[in-house]
Amino acid sequence: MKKYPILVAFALVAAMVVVAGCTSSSNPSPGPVTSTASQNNVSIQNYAFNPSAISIQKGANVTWRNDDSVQHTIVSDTQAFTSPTLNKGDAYTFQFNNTGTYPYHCSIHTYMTGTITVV
Ligand SMILES: [Cu+2]
Repeated sequence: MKKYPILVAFALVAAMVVVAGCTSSSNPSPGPVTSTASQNNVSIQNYAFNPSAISIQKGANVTWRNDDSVQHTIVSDTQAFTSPTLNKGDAYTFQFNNTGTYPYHCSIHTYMTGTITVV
């Protein structure tokens, strides 16, 4: 009789571990998802980069396409890349061969910002 509560407590702890294990494995891990694609696209719409932040693998390309009716540019904050002025329908592609974080903006509308993370 004296051991019975201990066994119940042990069973409860074991059940909780199993439930916790199931819960954590069924949820996606937090943090940015890294694209495994060699070609990634960013659309420029309504004075914004969409998606504004993407994570890609080293060696992959990113193509920005201007889907707005006004002109935009894609300029790296660290001078890693600079696009020409893009009219509606124009695109600019850059290949990222070095890992790192690349913040960028539109030089015409400096409040337009985005980030490419290369892993
Ligand atoms: Cu712009």
